[in-house]
Amino acid sequence: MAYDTPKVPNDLSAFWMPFTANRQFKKNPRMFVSADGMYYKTADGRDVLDGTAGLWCVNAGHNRPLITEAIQKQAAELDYAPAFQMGHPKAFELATAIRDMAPDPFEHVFFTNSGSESVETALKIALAYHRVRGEGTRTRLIGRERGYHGVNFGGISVGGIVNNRKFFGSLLTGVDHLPHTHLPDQNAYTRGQPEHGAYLAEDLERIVALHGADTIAAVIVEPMAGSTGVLMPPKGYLEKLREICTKHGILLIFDEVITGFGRLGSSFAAEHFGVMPDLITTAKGLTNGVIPMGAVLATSAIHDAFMSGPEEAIELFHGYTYSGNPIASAAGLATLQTYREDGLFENAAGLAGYWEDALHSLKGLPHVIDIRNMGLIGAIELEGIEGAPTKRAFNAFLQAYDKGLLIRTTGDIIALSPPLMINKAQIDELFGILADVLKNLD
Ligand code: PXG
Repeated sequence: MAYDTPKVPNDLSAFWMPFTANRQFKKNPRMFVSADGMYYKTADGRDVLDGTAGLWCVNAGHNRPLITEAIQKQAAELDYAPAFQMGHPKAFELATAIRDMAPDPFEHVFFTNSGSESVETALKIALAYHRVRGEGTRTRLIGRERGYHGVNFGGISVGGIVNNRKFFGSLLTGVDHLPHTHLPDQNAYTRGQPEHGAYLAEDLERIVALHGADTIAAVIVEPMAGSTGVLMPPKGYLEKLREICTKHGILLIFDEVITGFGRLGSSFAAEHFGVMPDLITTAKGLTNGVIPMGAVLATSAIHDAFMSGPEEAIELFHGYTYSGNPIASAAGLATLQTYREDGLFENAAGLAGYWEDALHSLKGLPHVIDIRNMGLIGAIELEGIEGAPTKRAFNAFLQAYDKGLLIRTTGDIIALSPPLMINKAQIDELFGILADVLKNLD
């Protein structure tokens, strides 16, 4: 792999890093300078196995030639075209390719630039949908405890992570939350979907009874909650949510920013679980993380509700300067082509069992109190150090990095989500390093 002699910049002070312990990082920086396939290269020349697909986004693996070439070619051909009242071919082609990959009801695609923007877009479409149909009293949004829906105001309002909310004022009004579905006492060490907890969806009936169905616009959940520690939907839970939403005319939004594009071995979690929401939010794997892009998938029923009134009138007052950006669109097309040609979703589905066995072999190692998995996702929950929550898992992260493995931690949970191109030998390597880390952890 060719790369220039890496250097750590002398001055790290200007860059205010996102979701990072800035002072700690800058004292002892961890820098990646290149990447290829399943591995990063660090500034000090070490290979680090990517156990997290970057931040759950590099589903096709790093440095994929089709994607690189598509971006280079597009930049030279058409760098930018106005997104409003003008078009360019690749945005339409990509929307069609996403529609073809998505489950049947999803016929329309609205482009954004991130998962956070996809969430805001979906929430706004839900509100406007009710209004254009004459049900403008439906303004409430329902999220879930431990939900992560990005960092913009709508997303943190429906989200359920206290630190992402408490610093930022009163947030959106008219928001309520379902209970989270993490029941470790009953479900610890479950492989796949846990047995217990479907009844938690019935809390939506309580919220409906409290506010009145005609005040509620939408429910948003991650079909599998990623950021707060890989929480699987209990068996029957998503079905129940769907049933209650349908009964009361409430839209169901699946936030598939993590689960979209093959992570569970299917194109989307909706397909994997056989439960169809009304809107799906995506980002990350859409462009392999290479160029920022997100998309909201809408059913015809939602889209068509807007397509009335005079033809020259704008139907939805929403969009971004970079919606369907040409280079992002080219990256998206090449990414989807790479998934298809390399059979990466099939690889993920085929390896899910091997992955599950390797992951669960860590049971019994020091501090491990739960292990959960689905598709090419895994989580290992550790017992926290008394009085120092998050420290034990973060130490594991630092030690894994030193030993050549990138993992993610949230609270005292280790989350794993490798690129879908991983093979058995690399799965063995990943869990070999992790076992070594866990055996030596304070
Ligand atoms: N929804 C979900 C379900 C997500 O997981 C977002 C929205 C926001 O996406 P953007 O592109 O605006 O960041 C996300 C993002 C982690 C981790 O380690 C997870 C995310 C981002 C960074 C780290 O769990 N998810």
